Amino acid sequence: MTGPPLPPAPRVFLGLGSNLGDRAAHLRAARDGIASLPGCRLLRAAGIFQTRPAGGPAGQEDYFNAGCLIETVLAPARLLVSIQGLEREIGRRRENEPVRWGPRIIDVDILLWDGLVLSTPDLVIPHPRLAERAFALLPLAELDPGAIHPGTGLTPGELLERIGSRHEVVRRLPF
Ligand code: A4P
Ligand code: MG
Repeated sequence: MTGPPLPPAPRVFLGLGSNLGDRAAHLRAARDGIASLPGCRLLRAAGIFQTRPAGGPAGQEDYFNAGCLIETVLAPARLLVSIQGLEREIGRRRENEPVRWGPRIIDVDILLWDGLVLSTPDLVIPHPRLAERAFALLPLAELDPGAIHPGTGLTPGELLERIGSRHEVVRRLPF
């Protein structure tokens, strides 16, 4: 039976970060895990950028940051649950992270969800700190240089120029 064509699935940008253990392996495990999440399709992956820790306690390892562009039929709250399950599978234990922005095995954040603006106690889209963070904007710029941040109307490149923080980036590695 054929019906009317389905609307295109939303395009969602995910930010990946790790600064504990084998950072590149954790990012690859997250990318591969995202690719096999039910209801999600991985379109592109970008990065890896080695970056200086933004915030948190002094003396942390540099982060490795990357990004994934997916299509998903999941609702935002459902995708959040899925990515938190994936973080746990890779080995993240929030109960072992006593300090905010301290070292973590893997962090997967929802950065952008098409043009959606959402604010609930558990989920804020766009990610509330995206516009100020080179470590999230760099992979985003590679995934889609024309993506628009709904809060500011600016592209990742324009936001990067605005914050002018390229010194945070140490080097780029192949994903
Ligand atoms: N939450 C709300 N909105 C979102 C969203 N859009 N995506 C809630 C994901 N989660 C969202 O997150 C805390 C809670 O945020 C979640 O339970 C969810 O309900 P978390 O992953 O448990 O902890 P977190 O990531 O430490 O929290 P937070 O405050 O979101 O941290 P950030 O802002 O993600 O910063 N420096 C470098 N160079 N690279 C990094 O990757 N990351 C951080 C973490 C700090 N400094 C960094 C990096
Ligand atoms: Mg997070």
